[in-house]
Amino acid sequence: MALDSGQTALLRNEREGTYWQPFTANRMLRANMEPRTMVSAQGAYYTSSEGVRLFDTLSGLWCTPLGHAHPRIVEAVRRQAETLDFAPSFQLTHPGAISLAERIADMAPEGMNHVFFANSGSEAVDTALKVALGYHRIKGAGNRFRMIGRERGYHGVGFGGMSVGGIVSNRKMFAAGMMSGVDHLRHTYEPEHMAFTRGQPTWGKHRAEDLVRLVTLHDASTIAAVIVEPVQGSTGVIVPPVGYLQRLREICTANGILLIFDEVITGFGRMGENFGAQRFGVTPDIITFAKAVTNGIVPMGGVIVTDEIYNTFMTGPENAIEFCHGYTYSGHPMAAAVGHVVLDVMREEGLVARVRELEPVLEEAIHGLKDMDVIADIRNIGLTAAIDLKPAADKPGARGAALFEAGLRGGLLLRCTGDTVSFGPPFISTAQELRDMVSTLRRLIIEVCC
Ligand code: PXG
Ligand code: PLP
Repeated sequence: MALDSGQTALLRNEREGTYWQPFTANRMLRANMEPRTMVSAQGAYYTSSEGVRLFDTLSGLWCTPLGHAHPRIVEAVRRQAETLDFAPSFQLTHPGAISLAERIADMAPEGMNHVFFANSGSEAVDTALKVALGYHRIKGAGNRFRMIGRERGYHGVGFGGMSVGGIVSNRKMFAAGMMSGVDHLRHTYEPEHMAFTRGQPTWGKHRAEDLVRLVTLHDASTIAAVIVEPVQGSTGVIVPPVGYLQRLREICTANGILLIFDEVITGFGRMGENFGAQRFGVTPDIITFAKAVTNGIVPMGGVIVTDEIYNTFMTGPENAIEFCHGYTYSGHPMAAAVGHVVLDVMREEGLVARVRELEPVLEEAIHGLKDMDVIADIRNIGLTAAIDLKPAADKPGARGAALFEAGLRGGLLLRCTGDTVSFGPPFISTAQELRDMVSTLRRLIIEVCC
């Protein structure tokens, strides 16, 4: 029987790796396409090519809180494609982007009223770093060029985000391309002081004093911005200690340093508030967002800045471009249309409040695994959680990998990084689904790790 072009492509890919996949062990994946091929998704579930229905424990890659194939999103995509499928955003505009910016500004902390669109978290971060440099330069402080990131931070894969990021494996291959003048705070995760904490640890506020040390070392007059995730997502839900973010804010304010919250994961409801800034009661100068703003359906990211930053840029000749930055697809009409529906659904269905209701359910369920000897730590905040498996002797990561495989056959699409398993279930999950997720997890851990 003749192969169709899809089958031919699959065979060629298996042999040659035509499709070079991101953050993937490509050769291993090509040798094991089953059961790792997803063929459809509905609500909180994927279906794999083996026909297994998988609960979406991380909302895609933290990006689909409303679930998949939401009828109103499907309809919005169709309608927008028919009406205005693309419009340049350089020196032109369209209604959807303007009104979406307004809605996002209304959701943001007070005084943060200006939105610049990008298409991903990585682009949002690079945009934020450029805003910070431009802001200081316009203010006559062009010598403020340093950026301070944090160990274990993930800020995407652009040169800027990589440089301020703190994940060694994402940095070492590209060390020659690092931005100059970047330094890092220590991370706040010390399991001997906080293992099995529910919500925010009480230990660790003093780690913010690292910033005082860096200000003393480099002098405040050379530092442009500090960038942190309110909760470190990628490296396994590292929850900020009580008072830590407040203290960073104080030190930044005292030293004229901009504070950037990278809310690519924490933004748009996952913390039970619109943004992590509101959950933790700390207002930064810049917020980056992406992922959930469009439920991951059409890529979108962006930054929200304070009136002070925006007004600083809006000076000089009226006909001049104030910020020479932007992407072909900034404020894309398709993304803007989806963003509107996502915010409509979140409001009408009270999904941010629902996160607050589900938070204790997830907390109770996941901490119920504490009795398992193989588990070294369990953490949670908002609708996120993580567990650390004790690494198998001489084989770090093996337990996580085995659990991931078991999940694919046992009904859970898991996000395992090394021996850490992170959870960010859809906001539309029921309490029962969260409890079932954890009981399935217990069964799978017993099966492959004990
Ligand atoms: N900042 C933060 C805080 C992120 O979490 C990015 C920037 C980059 O976004 P883009 O859209 O360029 O990927 C992220 C992305 C995981 C996982 O499994 C996390 C991310 C992406 C993929 C997987 O934790 N975070
Ligand atoms: N490279 C080339 C040759 C381009 O012409 C452009 C945009 O016009 C880009 C890169 C940047 O692409 P984007 O605006 O999609 O980020």
